Amino acid sequence: MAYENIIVETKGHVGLITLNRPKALNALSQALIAELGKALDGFEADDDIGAIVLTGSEKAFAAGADIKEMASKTFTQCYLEDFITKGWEAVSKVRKPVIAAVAGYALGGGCEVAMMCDFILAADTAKFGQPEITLGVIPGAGGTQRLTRLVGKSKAMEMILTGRMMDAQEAERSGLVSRIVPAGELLEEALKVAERIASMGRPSVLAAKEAVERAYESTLAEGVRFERRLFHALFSTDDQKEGMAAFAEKRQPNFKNR
Ligand code: CO8
Repeated sequence: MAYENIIVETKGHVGLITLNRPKALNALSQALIAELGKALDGFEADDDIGAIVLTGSEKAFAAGADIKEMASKTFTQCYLEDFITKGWEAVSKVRKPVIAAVAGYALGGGCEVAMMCDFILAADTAKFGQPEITLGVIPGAGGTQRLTRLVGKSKAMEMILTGRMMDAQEAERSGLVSRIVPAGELLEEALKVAERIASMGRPSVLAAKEAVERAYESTLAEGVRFERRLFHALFSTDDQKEGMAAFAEKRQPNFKNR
């Protein structure tokens, strides 16, 4: 389909989605979010794609939900539409790994979308924040929950109550991002990491993602039990036989993704 608010490309075995509303700093309009959901569904269904990179521009990953679009909404509208939950959830429901490559502003819904991804690679120009309090609201797409889990209560509380931004260094120190990359190398690095993930056996990639996610949703004992079941199950895959045979034969594995 033709997209108006995002650019969707395939790079090798990686699906690349670029948020593309430059005049509004990639503000996440409802149309953009709907397109993002469609693009993610497309990559999810495409067997040639093993990982997805979500990025924005040099200036902004995304400066939040579209304030002008939502300013006049009423409670009844928000509630009946389940604003904007439907579209946003697509990002957190993708089973294939999604890397957020963030340069510039990732604010409000932009920060929340980045946190829905499996990890964030940050350019040295990245700035993260949840400024909703300055608009008379609070984060509405998981920010109060995910930021708190990622950086801890004290820092999350300060950021959400004051709306202040965090730079890339602080974001790395506090565990919000996995690594900082020079801005000019961000996309290349994100694609390289995604291609490496895509080269692994697909069942083990999906299982690894599911197991790490379980750490957020269960007790340690439950999570460890869940991990063990998935670990055992992977011995039923061709990729496990291939991966271990390749190690013993001192060669690169050739995973079949089955
Ligand atoms: N929505 C709509 N338009 C925006 C947004 C936005 N979030 N951010 C920037 N823009 C527009 C500006 O209005 C401006 O447009 P125009 O040229 O027509 O006036 C253009 O983008 C460029 O922006 P600026 O001139 O402001 O650029 P600056 O470099 O001066 O400033 C900032 C950059 C600091 C990022 C500034 O634009 C800013 O503060 N933006 C708003 C950030 C913000 O408050 N984000 C939170 C939004 S609320 C939210 O995300 C809630 C999510 C809840 C989801 C609920 C789901 C259930």
